Amino acid sequence: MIDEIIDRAVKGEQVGVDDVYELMSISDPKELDALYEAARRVRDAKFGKKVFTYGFVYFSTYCKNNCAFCYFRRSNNEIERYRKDREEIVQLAGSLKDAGINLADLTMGEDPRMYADDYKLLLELVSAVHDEVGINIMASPGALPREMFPRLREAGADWHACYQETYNRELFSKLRLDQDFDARKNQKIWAMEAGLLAEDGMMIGLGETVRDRAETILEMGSTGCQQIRAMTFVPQEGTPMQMLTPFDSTEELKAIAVMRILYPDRLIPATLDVEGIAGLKTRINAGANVITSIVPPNRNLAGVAQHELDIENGNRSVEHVFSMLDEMGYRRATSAEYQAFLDEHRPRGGA
Ligand code: SAM
Ligand code: MD0
Ligand code: SF4
Repeated sequence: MIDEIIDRAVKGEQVGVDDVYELMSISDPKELDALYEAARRVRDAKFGKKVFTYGFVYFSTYCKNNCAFCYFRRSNNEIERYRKDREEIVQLAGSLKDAGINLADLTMGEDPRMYADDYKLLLELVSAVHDEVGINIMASPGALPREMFPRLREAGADWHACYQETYNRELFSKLRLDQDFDARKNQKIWAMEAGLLAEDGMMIGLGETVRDRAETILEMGSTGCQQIRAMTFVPQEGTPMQMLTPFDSTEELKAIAVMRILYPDRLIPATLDVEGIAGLKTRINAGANVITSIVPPNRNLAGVAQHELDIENGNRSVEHVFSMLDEMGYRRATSAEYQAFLDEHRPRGGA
């Protein structure tokens, strides 16, 4: 039964929500291995042994939102926040580029200072990194008004990342408090209309059902986002969800594998932000082809789900990640290879 669904999916034949539900329900170790093995085959056929690498620059941890799961939510007033200036951001992006990282993910909370004067500061920072560094850029600034997307593209961003977390509306309203489901859903469409590539993502372990997971995977895939991800929820001190029992990574790994088999040519991250470097191998083995949340030490930078884990000890550093990849028999993609992917997949919206 499972073999038959995997076969059909690999051949690109029709796979419905019931089939995805079956795959996401697998618990037998042999069947899990078969799922990961099929995902690796699909990935390697499309991408060979190359893996893309993204550096993470969380440049402002101020946020006007109050997402129930997030350490950086507005009401968490116990925490130390920071906002990096233009010079430091340019320098950080430059060191990522020099180290051979393919992209800088410029991420922030919905910081009112960045949003002021029609998003002046945000656009300036993106332009500065684009003009002065010339590394590929993902902007993760939260939800924007539609008219901002062409401007973000003009400033030099390649990507806009904005994760729906779940396509269950009711659950969404309990997680992203006072935020508009449809406006967030439209972010991906507006980004692609403006010629940006778009990333969508789901969170796992927040009270969703297996069926919700299956539906969310299909929703994320059907919008056509060029990058899709799953991240296991990590409970955060000082938030309403701090007492939730954390999941291990199995559901995330299954989601990575299922997304890979259903959507062979998409970018699918192995994030270091959930289990640190210890979680890299399993995610690559499940079919991921991008390593995200590489964070240089000694820069006083935070992660999101794991704001400290493996950062200052250098385990999330460029050098360490590259040597782990080698050990696994994979290799990091060159910037020319990354550029070729972008050129091939960039929506023909604007520029
Ligand atoms: N503030 C912007 C936004 O919310 O779109 C961009 C950055 S936000 C911190 C990036 C993503 O991190 C969220 O969309 C969510 O998927 C993930 N995230 C936040 N807190 C998390 C947690 N405690 N565990 C796992 N993932 C988390
Ligand atoms: C990551 N910590 O890649 C980052 C973050 C935002 N675009 C990405 C969640 O895991
Ligand atoms: Fe703010 Fe993003 Fe955290 Fe929500 S997930 S509280 S928008 S930083």
